[in-house]
Amino acid sequence: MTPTITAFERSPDRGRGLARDMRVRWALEEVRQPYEVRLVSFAAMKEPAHRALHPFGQIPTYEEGDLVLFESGAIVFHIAQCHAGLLPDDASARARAITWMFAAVNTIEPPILDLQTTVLLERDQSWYRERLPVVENRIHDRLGQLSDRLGDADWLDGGFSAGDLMMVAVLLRLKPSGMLDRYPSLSAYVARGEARPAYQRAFAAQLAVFTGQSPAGG
Ligand code: GTB
Repeated sequence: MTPTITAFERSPDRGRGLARDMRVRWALEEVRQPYEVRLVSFAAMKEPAHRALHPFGQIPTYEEGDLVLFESGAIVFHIAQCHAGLLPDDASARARAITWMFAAVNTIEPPILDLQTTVLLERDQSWYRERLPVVENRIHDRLGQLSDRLGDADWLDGGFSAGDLMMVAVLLRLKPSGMLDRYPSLSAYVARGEARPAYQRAFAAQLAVFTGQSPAGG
């Protein structure tokens, strides 16, 4: 059954692939699973029909027959469990890949979100200039630790996995800030993720929503 996901009708990132439907599209492309997209406006997201799918009135959601999911990490995990290609067969390696998925959303993404909230919503506060470096330093701590662990490897634990997909998707949120530039191995890691054909197809599909054009070949 072809799943349906939801995405912004008009993404505030203007098609830069930073909204969280991108990671779900990417996972579906990695496993070559066709999908439908239902675009929703900010107003529609808060209506009862969408809230029945997503209790917090957000995107992305995932519908597949009777199954309805929200939370991008849970959706990517479901896709990775149902299709070959995103999680290793070996039980221990699989558990480690899942650990990296959690690390991406639980350890790396929170300080990044904190920075984005600070810059977007707290800029006019008297304490903004003092707080900003504190928030940035928390991110640098994590990036340094992650960079140390990655070392010269291509991916976090052996071959590319859903753990890398989630980690790259999270790190991409930092790209506009230039903060990744201090970490050549992480920059190269993110570039490797972006170079994957599945990422490229997913990126083109979400960009096409913004430009109003069909993705090439789609
Ligand atoms: N934890 C949830 C998940 O991982 O799925 C978080 C979902 C979420 O934050 N969804 C956002 C949303 O629906 C879109 S992705 N927001 C609307 C609302 O809450 O009313 C967050 C996002 C939005 C915009 C940009 N951007 O413009 O760069 C980047 C990321």
